[in-house]
Amino acid sequence: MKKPILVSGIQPTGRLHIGNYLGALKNFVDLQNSGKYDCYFFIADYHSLTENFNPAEKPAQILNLAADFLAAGLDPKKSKIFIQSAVPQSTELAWILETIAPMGELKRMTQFKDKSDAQQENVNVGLFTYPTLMAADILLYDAQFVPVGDDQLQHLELARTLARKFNSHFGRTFFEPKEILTATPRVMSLDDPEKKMSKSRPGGCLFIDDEPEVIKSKIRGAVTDSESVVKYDPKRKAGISNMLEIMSGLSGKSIAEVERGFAGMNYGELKHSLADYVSDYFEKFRKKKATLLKKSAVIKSALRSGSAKAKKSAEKKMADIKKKIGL
Ligand code: AQP
Repeated sequence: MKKPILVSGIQPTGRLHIGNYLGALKNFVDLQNSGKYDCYFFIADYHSLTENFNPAEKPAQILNLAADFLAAGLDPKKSKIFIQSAVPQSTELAWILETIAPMGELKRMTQFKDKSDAQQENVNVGLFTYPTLMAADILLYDAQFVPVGDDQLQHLELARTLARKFNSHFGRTFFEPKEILTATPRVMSLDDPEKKMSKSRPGGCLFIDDEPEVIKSKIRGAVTDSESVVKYDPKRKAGISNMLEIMSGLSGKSIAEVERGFAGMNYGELKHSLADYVSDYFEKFRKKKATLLKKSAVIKSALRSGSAKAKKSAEKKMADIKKKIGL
């Protein structure tokens, strides 16, 4: 029987942090290994052009993200791992979707507002139409499921709206994709637990390839509160609750179990224990990534073969889409 298709991507905009890992990448690996889905995972290089970037750094950013994918456990034999720009049909479909996308819905996107505020000197049209390209990346592969962090839910809602609208205007063509969230869909910044951990605010990030000493020092400096009781209470104790969530996400234990494990510890002890756990957890990953980066030909070959497979299904789908709209 045909397995349902699952698609997701990550932008090559910098090193991956533990929010990207717990909200997305760890789940990509678990879903791939469940054997229940036909998986497509891509490096969203076209999306990454909407932020300020240096072309000279882009190839290394792409290679680095591909190494993250493989070192974390994505397997080119089980999943199609590819580069967004290697499949031109995704930007072709994005244009078609733009012609049915309501301006009002795009204007409401909170990520557009946040990113426009953060890069006021570069509020480009791509930043505004980003969600239609994301919808194209999903609909093009007939995806029924999209594993993401909760910051992407509004964009996914638009993908469903566009699928519905296209289907009703031109005949049944697309699935309406559903999100798959993890138990940790929104990891907060270490330096400001009221804000989402974001690559664009590196000061608050714990990167998954950070060395043990860096992990210790970052967690030691994480913002907490003026009490000294380890308790899960995201409203009043955002910093401590975020650390409990990170521990829970990595260990697979419930928040209540994690809380019990830290019972009686002061904040210093909690931080010490969490830092050791994070550092051990990513030890194998760090080694594997370093080895992979020395063999870039292996990474490039995985991307080439994944991109060829993704392109083949995209070409077939695009032919159907064009026929539906009379082109
Ligand atoms: N803090 C987070 N907690 C949980 N999930 C998160 N994601 C991002 N931040 C968190 C999820 O990671 C995936 C990849 O994200 P992306 O690189 O494509 O874009 P993003 O959402 O813009 O990631 P960042 O780190 O926040 O980067 P910038 O600073 O560039 O915006 C997505 O599934 C996302 O939900």
